[in-house]
Amino acid sequence: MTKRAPLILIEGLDRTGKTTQTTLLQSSIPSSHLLKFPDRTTEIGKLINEYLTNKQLKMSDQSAHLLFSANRWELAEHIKSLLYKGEVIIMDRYVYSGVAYSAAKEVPGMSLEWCLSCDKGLPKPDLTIFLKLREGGNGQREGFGEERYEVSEFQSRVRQQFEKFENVENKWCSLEVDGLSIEQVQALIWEKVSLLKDQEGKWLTTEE
Ligand code: DGP
Ligand code: NA
Ligand code: NA
Repeated sequence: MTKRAPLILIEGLDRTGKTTQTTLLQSSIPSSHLLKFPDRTTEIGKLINEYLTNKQLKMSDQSAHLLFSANRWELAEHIKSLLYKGEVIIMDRYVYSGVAYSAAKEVPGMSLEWCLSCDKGLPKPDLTIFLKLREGGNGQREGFGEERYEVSEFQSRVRQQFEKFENVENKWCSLEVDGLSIEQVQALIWEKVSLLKDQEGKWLTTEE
């Protein structure tokens, strides 16, 4: 089995600081890559963007879920090739968002297991950091409400779905970020990321 560099994922509800923190993290790790999901630039991504920004657009919940998953699969080979070259990948959302947002819709038949099943086989994160704000905390942040899922009641259900991973997934780390500055959150994240390095500061490799 070949070894690969770590895949570091930052997850959270909308407007919790993921983009800021993933950008900062990427700039502190030489020759690392930042990938953001959904990737709205691909053909599938453009459809997703339309779905998220145009609340009038009708699409079945199953189809929307499969589009988000397909968007991750579009990049699977690219992700693997970077990791096997030894380059660290940082991600802004990935499979857990996929499951949490779709399962939160509570549509019959769209169980957590159903939502997870189409992402089976994607490269797995070696560390998932979940940025956690107190209930409703993100609703007060700038820009909240612009897109389809940015409704407080729905966010609270998404949060419950994310919390299901807290005690079952090893490699999961929830960080309470209420009241913390950008620099303080950055330091907490760095502390966790450092655990992926050996004593000489080399990245621990994983096999998959
Ligand atoms: P962002 O660009 O990070 O703000 O994400 C866009 C929105 O899409 C956000 O509300 C979370 C949601 N989202 C991300 N991934 C998935 C997914 O796989 N499935 C569903 N249903 N929603 C997702
Ligand atoms: Na958003
Ligand atoms: Na974001």
